[in-house]
Order: sequence, then C-alpha cells, then structure tokens
Amino acid sequence: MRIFPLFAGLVLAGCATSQMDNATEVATAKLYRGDGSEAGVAKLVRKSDGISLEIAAAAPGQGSFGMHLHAVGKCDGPDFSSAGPHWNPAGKQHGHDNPAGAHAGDFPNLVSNAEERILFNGPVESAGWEGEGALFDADGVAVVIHEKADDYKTDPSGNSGKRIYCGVFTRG
Ligand SMILES: [Cu+2]
Repeated sequence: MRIFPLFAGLVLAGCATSQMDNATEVATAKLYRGDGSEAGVAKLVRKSDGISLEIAAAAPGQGSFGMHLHAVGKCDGPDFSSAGPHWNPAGKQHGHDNPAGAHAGDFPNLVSNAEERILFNGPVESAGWEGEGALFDADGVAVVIHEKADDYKTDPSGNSGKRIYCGVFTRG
C-alpha cells in the first residue's frame, strides 16, 4: 500500500509534463509578391517533437523555387532585401551540399504541382523558438521564396536569384 502515493505522484507529474510538451505554438506569415499582392501563407508550428515550416501558396510558374528562412522579419517590396541574409545562427555557409554548410534557414526547393500550387511541410532543423539565436529573436524572422531553384551549395544564397515572395512571421 505504501507504493500507491508514490505511483499517483508520478502519474500527476507525467500529466503535467505532457501537457506542457503538447502545447502547440503557431506563427503565421502572409506571403506577398513584390507588387504587394498576396500569394499564400506560411506557418511555423512548434510542437513537442520540434518545429516545422508549412507553405501553401500559388506557384510563381512551373518549376522549382528556392525557399529559405531569412534573418530579419521585414518584407519591404519590391526586392525584399530588408529580410536580410539566410537565417544562420550557427555561422555556417549555404547549402546541404556544401561541406561547410548549411544555414539553419536552408530548405529543399519548392516544386509547383499540377494545380499550380506550391505546398511544403518540413522540419526546421536545430531551431530554437524564442530568444537570441532562435527564430524569434529581437528582429524576428521572414520566409522568402526565390525566382529560381536553389543549387544547395553556392554561398551565400544558392544562386536562386531574385526574392519574389516574402512573409513576416507573427506569433499567436
Ligand atoms: Cu532566400
């Protein structure tokens, strides 16, 4: 009988922990073209098993398009240079095919589908959510989609050309 209170305590502790772990936080970004029109939406979703990035947007055309998280949550058109370089808290070079890579903000190319949409859902590797060096640091974070495919190796931008969509993530 003496084991029961201990067991109950463990169960309660387990519940409290799993409720915290299950708390989902979502940050949303409307994607804008350089002319100010809306192209779609992006989400950063934080769950107990990590952070993921979701994209649902009109395709800019047929083909593949580079996509990255950029270091500054600011999307001033038409060129979106205000979003700064790729999000890179670890100070690496660009690209998963680069021996000195990759940026934490590097992602696979988006590919337009038969409905002329671009859809993506994938993990944000080794990312913190909030604070210095995390996604939501003092200057925030943006997602940028480029006019060309990322070659996954050319530093610093994967030779992916102009920035054609940009979105600033807002929490809550
Ligand atoms: Cu980019």
